[in-house]
Amino acid sequence: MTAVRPDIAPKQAPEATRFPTGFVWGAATAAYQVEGAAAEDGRTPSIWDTFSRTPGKVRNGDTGDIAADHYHLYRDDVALMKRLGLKAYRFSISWSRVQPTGRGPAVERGLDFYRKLVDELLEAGITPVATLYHWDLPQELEDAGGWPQRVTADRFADYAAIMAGALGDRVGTWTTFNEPWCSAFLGYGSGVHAPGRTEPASALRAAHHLNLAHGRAIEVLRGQLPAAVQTSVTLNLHQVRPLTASAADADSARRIDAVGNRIFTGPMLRGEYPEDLIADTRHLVDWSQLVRDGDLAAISRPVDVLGVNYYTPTLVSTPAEGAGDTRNDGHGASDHSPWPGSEHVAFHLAEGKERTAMNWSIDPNGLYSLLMDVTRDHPGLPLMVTENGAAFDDYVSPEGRVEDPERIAYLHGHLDAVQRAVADGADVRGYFLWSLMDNFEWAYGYSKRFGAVYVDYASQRRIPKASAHWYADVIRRHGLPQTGPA
Ligand code: IFM
Repeated sequence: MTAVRPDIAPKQAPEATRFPTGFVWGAATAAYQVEGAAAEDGRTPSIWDTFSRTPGKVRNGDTGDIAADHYHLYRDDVALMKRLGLKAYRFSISWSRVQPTGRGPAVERGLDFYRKLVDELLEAGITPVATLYHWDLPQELEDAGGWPQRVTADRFADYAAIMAGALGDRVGTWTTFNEPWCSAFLGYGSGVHAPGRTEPASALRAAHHLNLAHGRAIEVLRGQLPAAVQTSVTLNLHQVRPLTASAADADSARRIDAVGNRIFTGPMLRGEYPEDLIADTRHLVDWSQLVRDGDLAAISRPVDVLGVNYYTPTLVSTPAEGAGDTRNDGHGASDHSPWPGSEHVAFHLAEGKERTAMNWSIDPNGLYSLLMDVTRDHPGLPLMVTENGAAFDDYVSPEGRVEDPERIAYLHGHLDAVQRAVADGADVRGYFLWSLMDNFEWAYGYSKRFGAVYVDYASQRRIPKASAHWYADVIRRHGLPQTGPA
């Protein structure tokens, strides 16, 4: 058992730095990244099982077969969350664990895992926040065409109904998708994520069907769940900035905002696809065929909360500016662009900023601006920071500690940005640190550690890093310590 360190526990919470009453403090994970037990209790392969077994796709040939073994260790993990004082845990459900072929009846053993996890959380006083889809499509549905096929949205609505039936009496917040941009554009555009296809038109089709699946699932959840249950979707909204004040760079920023952000916020929150997105991509898809009557009404069913994930800003220019990279936007290098119709846009790393182990520049003001931009564009929409955090090259000291002052500084800066946005009018209801523990970082395998809790994969021992103790302290205070980290 790991105690929370008393050396950084304050006696009193200074009022000036407190967050709003009811502000939720959580941490997040995702099924394929932590669960392991890939072939147990009826689970069948998802696209990530297939992709991670494909030579050259994931660093060191890592797979999620065992991951952090959360499937077996969830009780210990919940106990650890409780000791850290977490108020909420955001997890995702593995579709191929509960409905192995993506069709037909559910597998009770698969559902039981989530029932037990949720019961354990509730028993510990931790609010469960369930995400239906965090990138792991059942392989059989990909074999039938995957997200570029409209029928996949129908399958997703059936799956949502199964989950609402199984957990609807005990989960109060449901998220349809995590970062559908990644599913569509990294999965079917650049191919750096599963299923690894590099088809720009398919990526756009996938985006529409993910939107449609979201809307259909919201309808199902609303129909089956009590009115008090909150529904949401989580987007990795790109905080796009032009490199210079030139008109050409402004156009690059507009393009990336369209295919990175507004392709989701447009239909979901306004009931329309942006005109400029359609103009930028009409050589790739016929939007009038793709979007059928009734689709936009379905997609724009209201959500109660918008989940926002933020790590780093996105700095763009035309290629004429020279130093930028059209083949790596920070999501992984590929010969194929994840930006259909805007393949010429170049991506830059901000000068003079510190970087994380992902080589992402550290810029808390980006989070402030993002929250304020969403508040301006969608007034009255409650927000939740559903992911924020950083990978660093953590290691265990001979004394058995993991000191990660860079992560503490990162979290402090970003929580301060949240607090400033709240003070300036953003309705931010909570913050989920990514991630509760080290895990399978997709194409980077286990080489990147995002956790507040260190995982020794050989023994599956958990060691809360200094940042976990720091976060526990923030939660206890319900606010930031007055001085930032040294
Ligand atoms: O690990 C991922 C997570 O699955 C989705 N959002 C970004 C994180 C860090 O890359």
